Amino acid sequence: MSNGDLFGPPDLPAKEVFAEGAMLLRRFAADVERPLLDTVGQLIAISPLRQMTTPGGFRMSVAMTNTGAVGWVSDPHGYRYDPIDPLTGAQWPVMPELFRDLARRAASSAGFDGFEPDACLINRYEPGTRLSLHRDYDERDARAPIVSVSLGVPARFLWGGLKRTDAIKRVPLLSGDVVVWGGPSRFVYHGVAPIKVDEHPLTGPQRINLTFRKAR
Ligand code: MD3
Ligand code: FE
Repeated sequence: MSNGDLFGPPDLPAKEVFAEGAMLLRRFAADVERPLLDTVGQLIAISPLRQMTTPGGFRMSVAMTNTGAVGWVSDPHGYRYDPIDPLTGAQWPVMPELFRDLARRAASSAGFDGFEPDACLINRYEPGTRLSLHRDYDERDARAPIVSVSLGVPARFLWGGLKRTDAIKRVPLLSGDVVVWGGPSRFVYHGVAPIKVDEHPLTGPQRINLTFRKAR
């Protein structure tokens, strides 16, 4: 439906700035959802999705894998970026051109030119899967933004502030939406509320999230 239609709600804006450095690019990846998901299928055949253990000894409900020169890993010793997938003992699969290009274009569109991600964390959510409130500070280069791409069933993204006790906003993220987090918003607390039972034509009940980072 377009804004010119006589009935129904107007479209949400294509670009929405949450805070300084944080911008939602609605449907930015809409034309590449299928190729992105097909590519995820190829990547997880090489480095499978797995539920990692936190340093506190909890098994994460999100299943994860990586593509790129380094990948984010959590185990009882801590969090790190590692060039080797501990599950396979081999390097993570090379980041596909389609992924790198999308991340670069999104970053550029949000005002971060020259973004060269070396890591892409692939997160898989099923009904009930959640990601508790946290900050991402394992990346060496704090000037680089993080670019996130939502695919599949909707999520309620939890967006807090720089302090854990700051008020939390709930932001719906739909398939094809891209969010760029940089500048003063790079270290805000964030998470994902438990995913509801739902169905998406390309993923069934799942949500896939790609987060592109410059880790080193
Ligand atoms: C805000 N993933 O992998 S993406 C994560 O939907 C993570 O899978 C969520 O948080 C997901 O670490 C959220 C949006 C996101 C990613 C990184 C951020 C928001 C961020 C880093 C800083 C601030
Ligand atoms: Fe995060």
